[in-house]
Amino acid sequence: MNMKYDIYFHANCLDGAASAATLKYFLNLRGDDFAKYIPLQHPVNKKWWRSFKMEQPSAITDILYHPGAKIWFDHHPTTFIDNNWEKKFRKDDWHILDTKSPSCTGLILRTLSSRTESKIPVRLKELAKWADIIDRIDSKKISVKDLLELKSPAFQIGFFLDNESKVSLSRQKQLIDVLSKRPLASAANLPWVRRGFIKYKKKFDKSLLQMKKMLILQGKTVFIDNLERKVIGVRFAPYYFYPKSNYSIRFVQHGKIFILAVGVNPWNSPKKPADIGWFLEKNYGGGGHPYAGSAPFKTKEKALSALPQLIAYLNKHA
Ligand SMILES: [Mn+2]
Repeated sequence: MNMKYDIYFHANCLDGAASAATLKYFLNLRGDDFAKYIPLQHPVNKKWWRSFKMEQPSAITDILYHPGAKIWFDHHPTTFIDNNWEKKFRKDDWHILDTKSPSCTGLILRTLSSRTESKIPVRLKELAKWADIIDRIDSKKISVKDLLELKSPAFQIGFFLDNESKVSLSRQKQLIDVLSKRPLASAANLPWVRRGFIKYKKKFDKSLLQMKKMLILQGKTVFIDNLERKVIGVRFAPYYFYPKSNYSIRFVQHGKIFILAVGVNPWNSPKKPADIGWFLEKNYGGGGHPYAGSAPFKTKEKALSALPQLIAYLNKHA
């Protein structure tokens, strides 16, 4: 009998869509498919997720563990929001966490292709290759200049999505479907992706001119206050202007929440870098990877008062 899974995926993220697409490909191979598409974005409401009952057969890709899911793949070290869930968790064929995998897409492809006799399409391998490059910015394969020029389809989709606060569910679904059936370039050529990217690139080029004035270097950490959303694309551009810096902090607002988003300079990572996700989780209830994460604050003042401690921690690991 064929199974249909509700798919919970990391929305507005290339790896989120690509990992759902890759899972869909393998489910389709055995005659299964997705039923409902449920996009999730950080920060997920933890109280809700904890008490949430998955009534339908469900799969989760690239986002928080939930014990109700029949299939779950993730690569985020802060994926367990409940200590009991983590303690009871047993890895099996369909519940896999690999924090060393650069992308969830790569994790799914490597895991599931080893279990099938059928030939894996080149486009899926390409998709995983790019997800691996972009999700953890593989500084050996791309330069900060590549990230300013945004020539490859993966960058065009990824950076546009990342900057878009809301993409309609039907478009998210279309993107996943296209990524599971056609090459990356055709996803970049979806009219709404193309339009969105061109608009994004124009704004981004303008932002680069403004950004330099807004960046504040403190020790080895670059800080940018972008609460007013004056500029976009600030995740990596600071390292173009300050190539010798080790970390960056972006101060942004999502709805009513104030967020400090922190990252390590992929082109100039210290020998013993800070554990960013761990620090943000421990001190401010945030989360992420060792090299990138974010923390939510209820007020601007609370975020700003956390800043000196955060900067001191980062500079100590410079
Ligand atoms: Mn990911």
